[in-house]
Amino acid sequence: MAKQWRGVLHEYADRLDVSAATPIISLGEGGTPLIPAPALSARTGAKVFIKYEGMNPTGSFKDRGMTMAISKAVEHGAQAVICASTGNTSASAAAYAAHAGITAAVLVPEGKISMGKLSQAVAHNGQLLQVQGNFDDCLDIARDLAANYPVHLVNSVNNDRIEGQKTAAYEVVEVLEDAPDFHILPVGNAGNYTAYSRGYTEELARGATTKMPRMFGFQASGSAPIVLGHVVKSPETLASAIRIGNPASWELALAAREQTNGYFGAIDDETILAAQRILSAEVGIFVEPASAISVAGLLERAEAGEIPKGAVVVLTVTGHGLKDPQWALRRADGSEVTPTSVPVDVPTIADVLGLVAGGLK
Ligand code: AN7
Repeated sequence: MAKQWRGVLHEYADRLDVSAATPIISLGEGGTPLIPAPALSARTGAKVFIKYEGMNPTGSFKDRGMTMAISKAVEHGAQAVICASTGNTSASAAAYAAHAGITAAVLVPEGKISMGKLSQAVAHNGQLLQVQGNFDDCLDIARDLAANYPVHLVNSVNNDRIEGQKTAAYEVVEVLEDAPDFHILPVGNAGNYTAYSRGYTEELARGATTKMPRMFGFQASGSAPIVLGHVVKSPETLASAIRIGNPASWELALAAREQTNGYFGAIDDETILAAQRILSAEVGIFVEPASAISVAGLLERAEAGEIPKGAVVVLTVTGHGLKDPQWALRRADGSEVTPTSVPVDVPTIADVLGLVAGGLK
């Protein structure tokens, strides 16, 4: 077992608030690949890398924060945890709670989370309730319950979540042997934006890097409170993971933008889907729509002349494409993809594939 990655709490025990008294609840999260993306480098002139967080145990970056939050909850004697979620947090909380042998209650906006995420929360035995409201309503309720009942809140307003998630920045620095020039990621509650900024700040302070990356965060146009500068009462976007109108880490994210000379931008839904297709078809990485906003943001900023040639750019893609696969079966013009049906007959299939007998392979 010597070579197996041991999860972020073991790997970074010296840099996190864990001690011998902390029962480490881990599913082997973290240690995700940083993958060069030559097709995106060719499109932009930058050196582009993808931090592929879909490779985490439940298929999203949330596992980094959840291992920390659940471990600390158990250390403090919690028997039950609660979270509000657009889907990925609920999947992760349910999985880690199951591993720890405690209960997870999860509140999700009714009809607004993907089938993959819903099925994960159910499979891991989460007490899942669909609330007749949006994510922001769910978070208000979760906070209220945690304040007044014996249940431990594991949303990213819990600092343990941010602490766990900052390890992704450590991993990027380990591979690049410095910070990138730019780091681009999706923004919903802005917890991850805050977490990366914290991780990079620590790396600079201990001399592991020579600079801070400029942190660029992107929200969906219909759910862009930080870009607009005000709460969005009825957020809308097909990128359901980031359908959030009142981000929990708003103030921290503004401070991080200030500190890193960062930027927040908005991307419309069709452009998000176009970016998802580019990443799938040209790089070979399948992500959910919310994650594709990193790619859309890169292309938009490069087009605007804001990314110098040769700059090192890391894009975090936060969740796996299998979480919410329906969008891949929809073409740019809105039509549905229906795979061509063929008989059990080699010449016919060769013909449909455009293969010519005896021709070059
Ligand atoms: C794939 O699961 O908020 O800005 O409740 O699932 O740290 O909130 C998910 C957020 C980006 C935004 N990409 O991260 C939830 C939830 C994916 C996500 C985000 C989420 P934050």
